[in-house]
Amino acid sequence: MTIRLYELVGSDPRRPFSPHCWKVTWALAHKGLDFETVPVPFTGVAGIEGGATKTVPVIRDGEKLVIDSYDIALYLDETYPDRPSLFGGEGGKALSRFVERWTQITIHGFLGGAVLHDIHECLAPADQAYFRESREKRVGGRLEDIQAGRDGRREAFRKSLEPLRRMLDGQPFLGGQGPLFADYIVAGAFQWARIVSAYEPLAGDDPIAEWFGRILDLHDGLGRRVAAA
Ligand SMILES: N[C@@H](CCC(=O)N[C@@H](CS)C(=O)NCC(=O)O)C(=O)O
Repeated sequence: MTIRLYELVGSDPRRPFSPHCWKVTWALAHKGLDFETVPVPFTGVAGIEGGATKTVPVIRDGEKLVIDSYDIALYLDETYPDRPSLFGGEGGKALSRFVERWTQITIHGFLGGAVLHDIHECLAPADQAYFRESREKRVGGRLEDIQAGRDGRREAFRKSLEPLRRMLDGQPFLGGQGPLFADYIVAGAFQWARIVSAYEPLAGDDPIAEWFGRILDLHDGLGRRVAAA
């Protein structure tokens, strides 16, 4: 049966941009599972499946509804063990939690501010109003002002990625010779920025940019089906 993925979009339903939804898109492709997507704007999230969630991604697989990107990846590996693994075993399930936390703090921590107003510009008017109100309350400043300091913060961000960069000297993916869910966790963040903004968080010759290019090429160029902003 085809799995349904509810994913976040702005004014253009063909441009899903949520980092967490991209993790799941790549995870579904990695498992070789058929899926269809339902584009949902910010103001539509509360109406998904009769009010089942406050966030996306959400998948429906027959009778089963699963919320949260990490839980979805765990569910897919446990439900479809005969397909390529997303974690490479129990240790990978635990270690990928570190990758998730590190990505959230280090990469989202920078990118969330660096493209904050660019996200707003991708949204339909009703979602813009919701996004501005909810995010300005969260960050304690205007979207424009938070984004404005990005150039001054970028060098420190690039330096903070050195452990990932050095690791890529010795192996092409976080998962080793091939990608695992940990790769999709990190790539989701860069894909988010790539789709909503023309801002370049990485230098073009950065090995991390090359790794991200390899992720975009996977699964018949799945990540490139949405053009860069
Ligand atoms: N931990 C969750 C986080 C999901 C999340 O934060 N999703 C955002 C979109 S990127 C969302 O649905 N936000 C709804 C809102 O802000 O109203 C996951 O990984 O699935």
